[in-house]
Amino acid sequence: MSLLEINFDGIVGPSHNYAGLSFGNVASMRHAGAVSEPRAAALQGLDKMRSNLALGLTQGILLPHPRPHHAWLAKLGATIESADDTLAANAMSASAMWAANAATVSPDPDTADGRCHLTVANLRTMPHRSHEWPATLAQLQTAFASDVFTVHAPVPPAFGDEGAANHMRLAPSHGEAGVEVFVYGVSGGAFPARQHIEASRAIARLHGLDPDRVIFAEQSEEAIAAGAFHNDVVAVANERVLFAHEKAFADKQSLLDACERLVRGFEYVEVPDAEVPLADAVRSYLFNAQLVTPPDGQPTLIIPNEAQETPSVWRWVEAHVAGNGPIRRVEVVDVRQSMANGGGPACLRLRVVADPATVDQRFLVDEAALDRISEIIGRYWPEQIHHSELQNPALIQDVEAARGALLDGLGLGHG
Ligand code: SUG
Repeated sequence: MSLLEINFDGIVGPSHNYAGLSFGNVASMRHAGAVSEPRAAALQGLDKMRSNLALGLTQGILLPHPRPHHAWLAKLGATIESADDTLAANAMSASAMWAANAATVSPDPDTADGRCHLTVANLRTMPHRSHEWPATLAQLQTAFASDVFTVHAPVPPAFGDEGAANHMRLAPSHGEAGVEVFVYGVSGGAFPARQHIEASRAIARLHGLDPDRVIFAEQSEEAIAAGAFHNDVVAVANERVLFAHEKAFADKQSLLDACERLVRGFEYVEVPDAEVPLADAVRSYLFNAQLVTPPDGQPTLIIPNEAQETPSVWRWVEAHVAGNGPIRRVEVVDVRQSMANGGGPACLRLRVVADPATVDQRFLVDEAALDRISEIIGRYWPEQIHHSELQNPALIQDVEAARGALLDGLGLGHG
């Protein structure tokens, strides 16, 4: 059995729009009311997957959720026609594309029962995300139906959980026992702290992690206040490397001491605030990168265009790669449509370390599968959506037909 890291990217749904729903997410707030381009957004996502395949990585997909979410509206005594603007936008959001928030994953080398555990995130802080979990749960139960996986329902909404975006795994290599770092927020100044330590602790227990190999680290209030609504906006880990902004954590030294002690060959790559101020890190999403190890063994950072366009950030990247640092290669990808809602390359993917043969094969893609998906998106995804159109019956019909066509094309029915 060969354990690999598989990146499952959320396909951008046909209702992708800019309604400004995420308070504390500065890109979402800044783009409220802008005209979105769902077709271009989804094709950008597919191109990112193609470049990952070209690096030799194993690629999976997660599917858009049914939108509008009629059942959720019904529980609120509304329909998409009767809902007010805000409620309608909450029911039409394509936010499930950010698969890093789908679940927290503990691969089998880390767990007491030797299974790979996934706990679906409750996403209870933002109304438009709080109703994602039932469709996510259903999808993960299908994709990971084999008995090497255990898929857990979300922890109760008393405690906020935003999934893998606040979770990092460090290990000498993906297939070896790792140390899992759960990052939580206590205060975010004016902005909400979305991840609660009680939820993180519950997940560590549910997954059967060894308490001696789990670290709980608080996000710095300054980072949340600057727009790091998830830890993955200011830090990312891969194998034995932690790449983070100087101001990411409330108590950096304790975290580093624990990593040094627990992770063989641990390396910390810090970006100082004096070189890249927090505001530039948040605007550019330097840390919302995919840090991956392709088969050639060269640790590679997959960053968005915005990082290349931010002078302080690009200076740091060029100097690091020219030096002898652990990141050996940088790939720049265009995910501008997602970025405008605060979702970079890392937000769009959920990492699962597993044997690909144990995953439902309909959720794994190669070039040919991406070509088929691309054809469906080109034919059915709306070209543009203005947020004032979200209750337009013709748009709703198009959005529902588009998802139906994709599911049919993938042999996944109308789930
Ligand atoms: O939860 N944006 C998402 C972005 C999630 C990014 N994920 C990670 N960092 N892993 C969020 O804030 C925008 C919604 C809107 O304005 O329509 C939104 O939900």
